[in-house]
Amino acid sequence: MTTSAESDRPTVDVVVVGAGFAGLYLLHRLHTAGFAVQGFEAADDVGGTWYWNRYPGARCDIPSIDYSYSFDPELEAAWEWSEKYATQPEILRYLDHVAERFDLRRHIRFETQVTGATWSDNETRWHVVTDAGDTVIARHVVMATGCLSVPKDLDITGIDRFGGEVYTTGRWPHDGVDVAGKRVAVIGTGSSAIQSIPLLAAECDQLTVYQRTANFSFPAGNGPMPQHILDSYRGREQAYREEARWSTAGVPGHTSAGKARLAPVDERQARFEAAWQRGELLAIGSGYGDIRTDEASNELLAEFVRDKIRKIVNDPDTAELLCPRSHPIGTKRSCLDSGYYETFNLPHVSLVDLRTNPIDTVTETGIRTIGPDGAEDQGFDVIVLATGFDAMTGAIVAVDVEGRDGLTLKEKWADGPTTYLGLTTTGFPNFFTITGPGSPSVLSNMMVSIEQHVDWITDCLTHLRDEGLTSIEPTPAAEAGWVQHVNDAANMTLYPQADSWYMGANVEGKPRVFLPFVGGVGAYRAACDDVVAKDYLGFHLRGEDEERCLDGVIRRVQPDVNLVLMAMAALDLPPLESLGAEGAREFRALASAGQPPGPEIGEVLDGTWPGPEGEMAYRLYRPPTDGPHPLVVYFHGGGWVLGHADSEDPFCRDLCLRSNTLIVSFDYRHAPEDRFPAAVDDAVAAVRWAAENAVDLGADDGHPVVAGHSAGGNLATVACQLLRDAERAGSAAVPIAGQLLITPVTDHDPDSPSLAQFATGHILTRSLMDWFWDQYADESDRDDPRASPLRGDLAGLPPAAVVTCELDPLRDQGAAYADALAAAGTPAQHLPMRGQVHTSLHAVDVVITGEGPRAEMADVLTGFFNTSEDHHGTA
Ligand code: NA7
Repeated sequence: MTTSAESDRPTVDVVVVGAGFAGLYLLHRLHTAGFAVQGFEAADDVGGTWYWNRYPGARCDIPSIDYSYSFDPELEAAWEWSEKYATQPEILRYLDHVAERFDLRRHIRFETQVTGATWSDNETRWHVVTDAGDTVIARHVVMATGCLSVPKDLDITGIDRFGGEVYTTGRWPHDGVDVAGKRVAVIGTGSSAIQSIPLLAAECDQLTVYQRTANFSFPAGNGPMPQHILDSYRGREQAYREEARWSTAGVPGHTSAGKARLAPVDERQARFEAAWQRGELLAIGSGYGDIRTDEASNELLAEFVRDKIRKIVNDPDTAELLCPRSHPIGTKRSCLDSGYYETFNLPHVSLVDLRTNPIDTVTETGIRTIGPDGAEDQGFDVIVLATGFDAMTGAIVAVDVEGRDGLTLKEKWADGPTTYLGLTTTGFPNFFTITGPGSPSVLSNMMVSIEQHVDWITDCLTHLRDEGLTSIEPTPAAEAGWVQHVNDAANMTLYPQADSWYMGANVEGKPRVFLPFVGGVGAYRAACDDVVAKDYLGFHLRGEDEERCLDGVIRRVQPDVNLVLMAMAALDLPPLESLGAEGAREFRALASAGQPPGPEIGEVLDGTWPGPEGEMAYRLYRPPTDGPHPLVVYFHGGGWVLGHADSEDPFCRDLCLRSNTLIVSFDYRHAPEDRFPAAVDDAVAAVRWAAENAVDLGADDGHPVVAGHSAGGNLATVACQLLRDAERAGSAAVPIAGQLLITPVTDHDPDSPSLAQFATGHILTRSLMDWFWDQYADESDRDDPRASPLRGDLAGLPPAAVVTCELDPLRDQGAAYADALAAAGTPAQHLPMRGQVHTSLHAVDVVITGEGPRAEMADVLTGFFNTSEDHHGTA
């Protein structure tokens, strides 16, 4: 530490607030990188949350091999955990060992709380003040303050009057608490309560648990480190750690796929049972990918756990009370326990349900509840408050942080925290949070997330120093984009349904915002890395005489679409166009066979129709409701080369069910065997045949909507143009109620920003599009409106809805088509779908964020038919 010339006050490069897992590693990395650092810690020693949480039974609930540092192989080799889930004292010994090994205590001022930090734009520095009354000047401030470190304010009436002993689990006395022979009340049934209750019960005379919300808990199966973990770790430690870094939750080996509700009952039961026996938080989903996103699947697992509770707890009434019903399983922090439910079979342990018997007040001698039969008093010697924390933001805003222009962090976050990557926040230059809101944080193995953040920040500060830059601050656009991504991720899941501390719902007056990023540590790490690779995209970087800023949003893509893209990239498949037409078709057929089947509907029927050059196939989708139904003529996508009713079968089922329409998906001839205009001829003939045979197919009248995807969208709208032309030329009219064009091809010469931006990496590539065109049509034919309908006469066509996807090379030509239709007087709506790629709306039961757009498309269909009925009525 030096002193600043201006103020004579100590000046450092970085102030680090907190000396838990995050603070210690940060001090180590920054010091090693040559930065002058000053750590502050309110406690008298290292440990953070593990310093304070000394309640009986406190342990980690991620296996200790995973819940430990990975940055130094020698440290890993030097430390052996004694059991699967280490106790708090063992974890604290580990942190002591780390502090000693890397000589970290010298950087930390203990028993000193940081109370405020004020940014000075002139000095490009923070003025950090402590409760000891001194000020340190720092270029950067990093909040390594932990996510569950500030116990929430006591909100229990009368607790101050109580004459006995009151303890908070998060501030447990260092000398322990002797409950032998005493009457003990525990308020709360979160993880802290669930861990401590069996041990308190073993010691005390009488234990009463006051439960507001029953929680899901699995047996921890604690003991020696399980063989399967040792097997996958030993001898390949670094590979194991790398897997963790790119996993979903920061622990290797927990892949999940498939839908629990669609699995055979026996298989599902066996997998749930295996998950129950395994005793690992991340195994709870039992390998199914939809436990946190699908209510029906979630309920199956929830009921499995309730059954377990009923089997363990002897008294049926108590068992029922312990069965959680207020939230989907996993949407509040699930727990691991050692004998929690069994404890309620002990004669001196009882449960009070606060939902039916709320606490009226704590009295001098105990707790008074009000039940259906009036007030009831119970006397106690000890009250244990296991009531939780002001999670994720509490410790950050507890410090009076004042950023640029006098804005305080408390003010800025009054409606919920907004951050860029959970690391930084606009208006607060050179201010970082470790595992802050907007990062995977508490939804992950904290160790993996902590190390990643520390590494990112250290690398960032090193970059600034190397480049002669003095400040970094996210732009409003980058932050807003990230907040959107975080919200998109949360909204895909069932998490927002629960009144959890993830939502800030446990603290009165705290805004209800989903705090962590649920998209997974691997996807998150990739986003952070991409920001750096793109020259710190979304950050203002400033130096004495320069300013750099590449503004932008790092993830416009929907989180689930992003996961699909990442998985596809990892497969490293050859480009489709390199396989030739037959190979590409085979590949497409294989992919179709592997897709989830889509919903059950009334009937799926394969039939044939007389195409212009011979018999052709169609597949009909009938809703489960009484007919007749409105008719939709549908053409699949596939660049006029690939595809079949099978390839879009789940989508057609989904649309049929949502819109209550009869969908007939028509095959058409494919290129290169049958080049342009064979597919067009087939499409026109199909619409005509469908309209003429509507009643036989079970449809209400002959006024179909014509719909299609991609090349199928091209054929759908070309058919509309040609049928209009035929009618103008005197042929019998085919009254078409509307056209639904989903990411259609509308022009062969698509130079546009979307093509340039999404030419690769978003499934449909520029090179694949070029290949499709080459298979389909001669250069000389491509200007023909039957190939490029954007070049046609767009007046007098059926009303249209054009769906475009934001990250689709075809986006701009779809939008241009909607505009051109409207300009020509054809009613046209443009439905832009945010964060989607060319094919993602069709990924039924894979891309959850496609559900909203598919519901919109169903509404559009219904709208077409309603409008067309109005027309009939007034005709
Ligand atoms: P949690 O998980 O927030 O649990 C707190 C518990 O206390 C929970 O059951 C709350 O019920 C209950 N609570 C909170 N306030 C009250 C009042 N006023 N009256 C009655 N009951 C109340 O905290 P933990 O310390 O157990 O665990 C925190 C994390 O630490 C844990 O997830 C691990 O990651 C480690 P509610 O559910 O709000 O109805």
